[in-house]
Amino acid sequence: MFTKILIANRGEIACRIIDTARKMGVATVAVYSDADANARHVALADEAVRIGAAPVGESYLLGDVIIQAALETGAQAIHPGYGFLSENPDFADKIAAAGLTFIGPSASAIRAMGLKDAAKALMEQAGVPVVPGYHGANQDPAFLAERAAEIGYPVLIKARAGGGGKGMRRVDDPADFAENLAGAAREGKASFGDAAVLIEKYILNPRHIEIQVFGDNHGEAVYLHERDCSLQRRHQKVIEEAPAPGMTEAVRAAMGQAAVKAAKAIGYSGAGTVEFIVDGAGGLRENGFWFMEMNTRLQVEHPVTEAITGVDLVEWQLRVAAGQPVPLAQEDIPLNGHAFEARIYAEDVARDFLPATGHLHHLKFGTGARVDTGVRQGDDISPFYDPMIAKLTVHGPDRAIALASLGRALGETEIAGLTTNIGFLGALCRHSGFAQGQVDTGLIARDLEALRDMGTPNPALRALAALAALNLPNPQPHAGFTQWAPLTRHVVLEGEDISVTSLGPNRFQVGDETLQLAPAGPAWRVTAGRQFTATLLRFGDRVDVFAQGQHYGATITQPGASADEAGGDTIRAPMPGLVKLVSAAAGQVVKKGAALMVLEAMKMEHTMAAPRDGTIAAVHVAAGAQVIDGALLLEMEPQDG
Ligand code: MV4
Repeated sequence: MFTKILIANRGEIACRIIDTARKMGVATVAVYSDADANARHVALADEAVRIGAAPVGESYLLGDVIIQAALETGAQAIHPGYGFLSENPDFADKIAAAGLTFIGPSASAIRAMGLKDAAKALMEQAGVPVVPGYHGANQDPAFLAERAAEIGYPVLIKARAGGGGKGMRRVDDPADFAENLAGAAREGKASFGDAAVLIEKYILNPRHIEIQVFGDNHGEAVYLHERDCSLQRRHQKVIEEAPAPGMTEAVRAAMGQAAVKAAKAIGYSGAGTVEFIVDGAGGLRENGFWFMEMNTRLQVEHPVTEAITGVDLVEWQLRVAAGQPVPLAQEDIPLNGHAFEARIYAEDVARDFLPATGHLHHLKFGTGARVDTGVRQGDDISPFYDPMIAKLTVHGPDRAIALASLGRALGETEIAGLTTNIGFLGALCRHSGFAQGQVDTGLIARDLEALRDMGTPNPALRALAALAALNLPNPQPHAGFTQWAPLTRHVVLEGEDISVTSLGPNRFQVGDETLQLAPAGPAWRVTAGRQFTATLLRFGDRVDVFAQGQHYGATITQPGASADEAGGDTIRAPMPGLVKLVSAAAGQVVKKGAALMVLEAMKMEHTMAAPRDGTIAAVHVAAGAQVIDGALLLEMEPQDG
């Protein structure tokens, strides 16, 4: 077994790997960019090496610098985590050439799964079901059009170097084939440097069910059951679960055996995931799943598999990389209960899930969940990296109980200082279709408006927000409260005037609410008819109240101004990025929410929408411009009156 490993990653996964290594008595070396010098993973590791500047291309993607750090610190192995260099075969090769161990599969196994067409051909030979279609070398448009006609519409054109939904085009009408083929080839060339495509039968009602596999260096491989990752938005997984709703013993065994065949076909060692696309129409069946792709790394959502099997997959990674056999035989791998994972992101769901970087003034996780996080209260979520705050994983004896405990853990999670998707995640937990196990991939897109409607604020929370805005609750209410005439104060929250009358020590009347507060540690015990506990926070002009699984956040504004209007005349870049598309022009009349511009940042496209109805006064950037965080992009005519 290694005595010291280097983790070539950051954030929650780096912390998670360090946690297991520590339990195994293995020393750890972290690497960090300038933006992460004070990050949690650096603090948790035994030692840490600076590898460069904040942009990933100047730090976490610098394989040679990372290998040098391992050599200099005496690490015997490198764990890549996920993302970054985790599926880069050249990095794996260079690690071996340096006499170190890559904690993952061989470079040849990574290469075998790198291109969809070759991967599919390999799977066909191994007897793994693949989606019917054409994945040959002939890319002549007329030839491909004939193949599409043979396959039968609708078909899917996929860039062979694509993945995760990028470079895919569904075609329903043969008349649209040529144009979409050209588009997919163009996109493949631009995004992956490879214009080649494959054609597949479009599987209607797709579900994404993936099998966790684990191979060793002695030819063995096992499966650790499935995960259902169908709850996605624009190919980003939102909530994952294990086992899959509606899975049967027979189908699980068929999928698991197919995944093991896939792993053995490429001599796979380490943790891997075989993704299948499953026909979600009707029940799961043994001839209703097809190989989609294989991820040759540990995945973000691996904790739900750990929860139902009791296996520590990172421990297995270290043991197998050190030459040990897979620790359990197939028949000895348990499956207990049900687990969910929710990914908490700093993103503004109301603004098309725009990353919402900022400062974590307050961070308190709910009870009953495993928390994987790379941040602490007081940290910043930087625009340079994936804006994930934490993953919450819950486990229960059945799906309903596990889902309820996820809803509770999310509701009790308190984050103030930036916008998060927690409300959206909570709404998903309460979604009736999801609760009944309907996990088709179109669910979020279909019900997005309802899912992001946070409803009217709870009056008691809004009243408490007014108290917080006025800094009224007093942790040491002096007994000698002088009984003057009740004093009324006013505060404006989100443009609405709220009056607050003091009735006695920590006793207030706010509208129809009579509130009595008593200090309860860092929080307050509130009596407003019924009793409950609330957290009241104020940072600058923002107030946040958390109580009974709900959150109410508001901006203290001037009378008549609303958060939208305050700053609603200018639209600024929410993070550094590249202006991809400008669809607004001076003089144009727009409706609230209209797409005005597309910014590309952190590997994602972000649509800048009109904050309100109005007229564009000026457009300050053109497509192709690089902009800094806060750069002025557009101005709207001030609202009349
Ligand atoms: C498909 C498909 C339908 N038919 N392939 C999406 C991401 C990438 N891993 C493959 N994906 C799909 N491939 C065929 N032949 C539909 C999707 C798809 C999808 C699949 C699983 C879960 C969510 C999805 C969302 C959109 C499209």
